[in-house]
Amino acid sequence: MKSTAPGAPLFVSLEGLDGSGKTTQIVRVADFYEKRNPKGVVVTREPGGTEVGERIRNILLEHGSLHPQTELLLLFAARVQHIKTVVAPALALGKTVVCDRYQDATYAYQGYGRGLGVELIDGLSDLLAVPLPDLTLYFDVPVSVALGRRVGRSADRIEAEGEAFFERVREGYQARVRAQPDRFVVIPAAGSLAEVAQAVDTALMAHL
Ligand code: T5A
Repeated sequence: MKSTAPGAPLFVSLEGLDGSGKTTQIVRVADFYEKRNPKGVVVTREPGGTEVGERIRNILLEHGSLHPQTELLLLFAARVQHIKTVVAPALALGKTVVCDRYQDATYAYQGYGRGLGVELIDGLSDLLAVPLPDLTLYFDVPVSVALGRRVGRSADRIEAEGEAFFERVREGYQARVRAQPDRFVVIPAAGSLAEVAQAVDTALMAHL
């Protein structure tokens, strides 16, 4: 499923803390590939992206008690459905897939944030043959900036976690970047909308 040749279909993910601004920029990323891939672009998200996945997303985000391992397995259940019925078929048709959050979020949020560690996630990923994206844009912001952008919005179950949790999540993302530097582009995302948009354009052009 990997495809890095110029003009080939690309599997692109956007990652970052809640409030990092990645969802705001996803339209820009999709537009960039729409102009370059005549076969089209599929914009999708995790958890979600399928009917079953969206139902699992509701369970994950609604308030209530969920054991961290249950949370992890629900994310993988949604991911398998997403890969099998949306991501892989779109890539097979030559489309570009742009995904708002994917596998790195599991390492950051469940592996580091929840403290489950990376071995369990590595093991499940291998067992289920979860493909990696070709390119991941990681929107890096200090936790204080991300939290500041969410002031006044109601928090879902995961967003309701405290600052220490999101510090661990950020640490998890940074560890992923260090481990796989060729796949990631770090977008400094604490600046203005225009500055972040410029950084996204530069990253996408550089990857062509
Ligand atoms: N999750 C997900 C896991 O725990 N494990 C996993 O494996 C996966 C896949 C998803 C939750 O699920 C968790 C992580 C999440 O907590 P969600 O609602 O989809 O829930 O969460 P997010 O994807 O984080 O969506 P958010 O909307 O909260 O965050 P974004 O996408 O980072 O931020 P965005 O673009 O919506 O912007 C937030 C606000 O900031 C403003 C925007 O206008 C908006 O108001 N903004 C800026 N303001 C100033 N300057 C800028 N540069 C700005 N950019 C955006």
